[in-house]
Amino acid sequence: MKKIEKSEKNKGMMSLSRRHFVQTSAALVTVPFFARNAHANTDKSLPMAKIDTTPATVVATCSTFDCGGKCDIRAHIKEGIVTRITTRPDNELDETMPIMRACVRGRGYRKFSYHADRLKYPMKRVGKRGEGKFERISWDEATTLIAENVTRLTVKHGAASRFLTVSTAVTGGIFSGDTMMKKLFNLTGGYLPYYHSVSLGNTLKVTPYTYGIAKTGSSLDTLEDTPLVILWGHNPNETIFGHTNHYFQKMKNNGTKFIVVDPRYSDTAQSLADQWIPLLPTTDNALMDAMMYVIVTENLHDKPFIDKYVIGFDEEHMPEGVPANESLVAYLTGMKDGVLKTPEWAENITRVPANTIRQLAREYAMTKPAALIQGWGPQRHICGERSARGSSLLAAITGNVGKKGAWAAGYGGIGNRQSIHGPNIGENPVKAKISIMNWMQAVEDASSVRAEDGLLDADKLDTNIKMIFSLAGNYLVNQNPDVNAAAKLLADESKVEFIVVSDLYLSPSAKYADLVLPETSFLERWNIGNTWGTGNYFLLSEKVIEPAFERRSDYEWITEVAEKMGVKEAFTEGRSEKEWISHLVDTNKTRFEDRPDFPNFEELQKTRHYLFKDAPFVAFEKNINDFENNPFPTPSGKIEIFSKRLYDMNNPDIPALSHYVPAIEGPEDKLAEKYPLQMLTWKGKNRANSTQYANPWLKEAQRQEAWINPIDAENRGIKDGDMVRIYNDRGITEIPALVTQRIIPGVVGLQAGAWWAPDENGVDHGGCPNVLTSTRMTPLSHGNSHLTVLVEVTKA
Ligand SMILES: Nc1nc2c(c(=O)[nH]1)N[C@H]1C(S)=C(S)[C@@H](COP(=O)(O)OP(=O)(O)OC[C@H]3O[C@@H](n4cnc5c(=O)[nH]c(N)nc54)[C@H](O)[C@@H]3O)O[C@H]1N2
Ligand SMILES: Nc1nc2c(c(=O)[nH]1)N[C@H]1C(S)=C(S)[C@@H](COP(=O)(O)OP(=O)(O)OC[C@H]3O[C@@H](n4cnc5c(=O)[nH]c(N)nc54)[C@H](O)[C@@H]3O)O[C@H]1N2
Ligand code: SF4
Ligand SMILES: [Mo]
Repeated sequence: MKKIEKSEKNKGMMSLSRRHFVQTSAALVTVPFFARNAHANTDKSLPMAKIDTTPATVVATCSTFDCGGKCDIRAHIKEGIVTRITTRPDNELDETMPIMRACVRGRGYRKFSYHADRLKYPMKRVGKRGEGKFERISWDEATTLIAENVTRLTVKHGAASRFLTVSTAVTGGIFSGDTMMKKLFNLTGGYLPYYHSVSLGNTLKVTPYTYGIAKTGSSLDTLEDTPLVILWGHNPNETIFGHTNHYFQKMKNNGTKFIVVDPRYSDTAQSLADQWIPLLPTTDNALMDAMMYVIVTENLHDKPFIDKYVIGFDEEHMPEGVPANESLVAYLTGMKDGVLKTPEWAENITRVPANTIRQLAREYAMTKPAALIQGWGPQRHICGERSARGSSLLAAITGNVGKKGAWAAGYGGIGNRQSIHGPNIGENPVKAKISIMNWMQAVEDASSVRAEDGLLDADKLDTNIKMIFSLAGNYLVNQNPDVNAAAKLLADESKVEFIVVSDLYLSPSAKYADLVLPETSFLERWNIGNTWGTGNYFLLSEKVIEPAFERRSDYEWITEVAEKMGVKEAFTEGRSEKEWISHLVDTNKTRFEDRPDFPNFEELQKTRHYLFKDAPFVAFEKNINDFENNPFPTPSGKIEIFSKRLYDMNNPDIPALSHYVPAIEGPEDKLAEKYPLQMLTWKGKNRANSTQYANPWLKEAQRQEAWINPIDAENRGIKDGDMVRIYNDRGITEIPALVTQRIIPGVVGLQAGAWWAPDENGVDHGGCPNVLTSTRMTPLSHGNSHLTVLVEVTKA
């Protein structure tokens, strides 16, 4: 059993309590309840409240949201109730695990789980779809309705009429209702699957065109001595991305210089940056092009590196069969279009002063090594595939690939990351796949979804989507890029005939359900929390309290549906939820036979987490150090800054050599005459997407406001706090303005994930950005472009 280190340096009440009470293990720590009353009333003239001195049991656990982090939180439990949530104390030394301190959202978990608005009973729709009128029913009635409707609609329309939509709120765990519903579907004929991650799908698809693989990231311990980091549309202070903050803060203390390129002065810019370079959204490639112009014309590029490893740099390094003047140098020097891609040219497009571009280019090229790390905001644009590839061009021509302390840019997933697997859910008999961006078309008229729209592995679809399950998602309406279009489509009960939503709250999507099911929270069920981003560990997510009212885990009710459909045994394989978790830990252990310290379930209940400890990992190191035996897995064996595969597609929106092309609905679009402001959304600190939107503590932590620059505000007679109307042809939202220099002129910012709250005229009052965003697809990935939007703002 592992003890928590006690530090004499700690003089606070909590540490005092630790010294006074016996600790049983890292998992279960006994803390006196009076420690919570450090500021208790000591004025003798007032009656003293009775102080409860019985100790709380403290359990180390984690949430399973899709938030970027996976923190070690501590649930304090008394008499079956979570009375407090804390986090792993910093003085609890654990050499094996970097800090995973809970953020403000984590501190709010208790309010999220115990809020009076939480769903309590299964409910059936009684009003019109979307009206939000429901009546309580029994679980028996709910599961019968599901079994009957699924069976009826499958007989009539086939298994490909069954669809599960984006439900990311449980993807931080390995065992979810969404996954197990797929298992039930697979056992009974299958379902129509979708591909494309709305989070990172555009960069994931396009990065291999440069490097052959998508995973371009190194482990963060390799950046320790890096003198320069450029965070390009990356905000890990809020988005977390695993252990990013732990390493970046350490690097900052060691003297690493941080530059942040972002239209917004983000919390990361605030806490890390030595320099903030704002630019207009979607113009990143122009900035990149001008940086490359400076680098090449000032001879700052890494010639030997380019010569050996890179294809596409100049006319001498081109693939066979490509005509003249298609190389990078030819593009930068205007050999084809007559335009020199100078900093002055880019200043006009990006609004970044030419001299700032020169300084940035020189600093990046002359600092060795340097790490240009992109977040996923820039790639969630209509031009996101171009900017994702553009960053890898900069890394390649400066020789920042395959070296310790450098970064290959692009997607950034880390090559040696491990993760533990969820259950085997069997084969899906339905082979056709749609992009997530096709779902509305597949509801309306599936036969019209063709390969050019994103259909894979079939010539056409034989049936429309007739039922949708949304288990832990708010994507059905709220997070989908066109809320008004989705709501209109779903309101028509003849199209999708059966909609089931499981949630903790009556979200805007849940209002469009025929059945709303009250799920347990992560505190009320067993799971394993898996990391993403840069984290390389997993945590036990323990059931610490019993569910109240009639809340059930998805697994529990799906089991009942499986029984009513006659496949219970095959579905459960005889396991309860806890037995599944135990089984999954043990089967994963057999995958990692080379790691003798990998815990079995019993051990995990003591250790609570497991870190995949590995030597520092540098992406592409092998390819660079021993190129002859390890060519890049591209057609040419080199880093392809010019991709012949893309060239052959002949699509100007995804050029073979990534460069600036004005974006549709970008600042150069003709539509900007009518809607002159770009609207930007981002992931803010007070919620994970729309999860925890209803948590009042977190509403206090950050208000939903429209960020607008004083110049744009003044031009429109808008003052700080004024109610403003943001609108375009797709929708209208009204929300108070925050007049702030934290956003570049020309751009209005709205944090993603606010709940849609339409009035009778369809005007949103929740500040939900997706009443304005577009379903336009990226050219290669058939992916989402949530961040590319033109709007106008007026005083409401
Ligand atoms: N607190 C919090 N953390 C989260 C989430 C959350 O909702 N809340 N969501 C999680 C999820 S699901 C995901 S997928 C990840 C997403 O992680 P990211 O996609 O990296 O996060 P975003 O906030 O969308 O974008 C990052 C930054 O890019 C900037 N940006 C946007 N457009 C442009 C552009 O055109 N150019 C440049 N240079 N910058 C631009 C934004 O202002 C923002 O500061 O975060 C995860 N972490
Ligand atoms: N404008 C704009 N829109 C975006 C984005 C953007 O950057 N800008 N980002 C996109 C991205 S990257 C993502 S990942 C999606 C996310 O979109 P979604 O996958 O829809 O995620 P959430 O909005 O968090 O919705 C999750 C829902 O699940 C519920 N929930 C939480 N925990 C549980 C649980 O344990 N069980 C059940 N049954 N329900 C639970 C929450 O209450 C919430 O209603 O949004 C996308 N939409
Ligand atoms: S929301 Fe994410 S970052 Fe915050 S405490 Fe939970 S796991 Fe950690
Ligand atoms: Mo995401």
